[in-house]
Amino acid sequence: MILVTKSYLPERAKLDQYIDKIYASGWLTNRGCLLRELEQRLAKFLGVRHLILVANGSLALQVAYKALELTGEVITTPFSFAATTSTLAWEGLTPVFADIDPQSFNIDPKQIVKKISNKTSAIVPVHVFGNPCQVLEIEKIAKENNLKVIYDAAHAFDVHCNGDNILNYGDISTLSFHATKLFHTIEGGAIITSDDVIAHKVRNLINFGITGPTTIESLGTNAKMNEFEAAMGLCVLDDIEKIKVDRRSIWLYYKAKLEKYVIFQEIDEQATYNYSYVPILLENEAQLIKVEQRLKENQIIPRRYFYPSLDTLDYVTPVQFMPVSRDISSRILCLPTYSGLTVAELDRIISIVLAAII
Ligand code: T4K
Repeated sequence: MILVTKSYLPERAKLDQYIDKIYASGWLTNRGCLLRELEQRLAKFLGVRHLILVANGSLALQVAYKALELTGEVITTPFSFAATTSTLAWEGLTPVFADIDPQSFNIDPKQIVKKISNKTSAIVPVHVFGNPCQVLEIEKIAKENNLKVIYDAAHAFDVHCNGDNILNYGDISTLSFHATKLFHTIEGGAIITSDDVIAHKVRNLINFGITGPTTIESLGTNAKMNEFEAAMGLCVLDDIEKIKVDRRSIWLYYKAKLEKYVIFQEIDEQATYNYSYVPILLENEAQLIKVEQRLKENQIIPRRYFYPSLDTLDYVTPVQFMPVSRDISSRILCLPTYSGLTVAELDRIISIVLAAII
């Protein structure tokens, strides 16, 4: 069976060496040495000032909202994984959707402006599938309206735009290091900021607000990453260049063979892309269902990322209607991509897709 992705597993002997260290020290979590080593290596690799590792990408978002003391309404995209919306609702914030651009699949800055009210405290855009949002426009809108910006950069590991890492935009950016991601730590995530005060606050928030054996400086939760996860991250980071090359060649292969028949996401020309997903846009939902069914009959399981459009969720009130997101969401399909997927397998996937649509 070929699934939409396959977690990258580093060399077992290397992981074992780290696990031996954990056993020798008996230190399993709570800011251990492997976590500190990974934080330093990632911050350097990505070129960011503060990178704070956390338990997952959802908690990264929730802690970011708390650190920036968001209130009331937050403008966000309806075209994303459920976590972008659910984390806002979970924190008692009201998600207000701004529709997306049909080519980039990212939040449309013109729509953001229309949704600003006197209750808006922030904007939470997503770099969808790793394609950078229009960050300069968004920062301008935020500045003019005194709003915070938290980029949900769950898919945007090692993406650059306008000559800088995309994570350096906004007040905070968050990453997900879930097992399905380009770079992963089994479960995990990170909070990135260039602001020293915010970084200090985040460090307290992820550890119950505790700053010393007898001091609790603020409210906090438990959002810590453990040493086993950090060990996996250290091993995967060693192999990241190979992982990127593999994903890039798979993406280019699909594009060369399919672009005459399906639509590919329009990637920002100023960006270095990470090729972490292969979304294809079909003509309509009926065609998508046909393609999906044919692939499944052949033991190939693509995924409808992202369906349904988040403006259809029952728990989001008041009811909102985002026509562009609903349309894209109804006809987008992510094809399999991961290190180890062979050219023969790619050819098989491509021929099944083509047979279903031509
Ligand atoms: N913001 C955005 C924009 C996000 O996309 C996400 C997560 C978040 C925030 C929240 O971050 P986290 O709290 O998750 O760190 C997967 C991931 O679980 C999720 O992290 C990710 N986005 C989302 C796009 O994809 P599912 O429900 O599709 O996962 P699942 O279990 O169906 O796995 C997909 C495929 O991956 C499987 O068919 C096979 C492969 N797989 C999966 C697992 C769990 C493996 O090879 N190994 C594994 O261990 O959500």
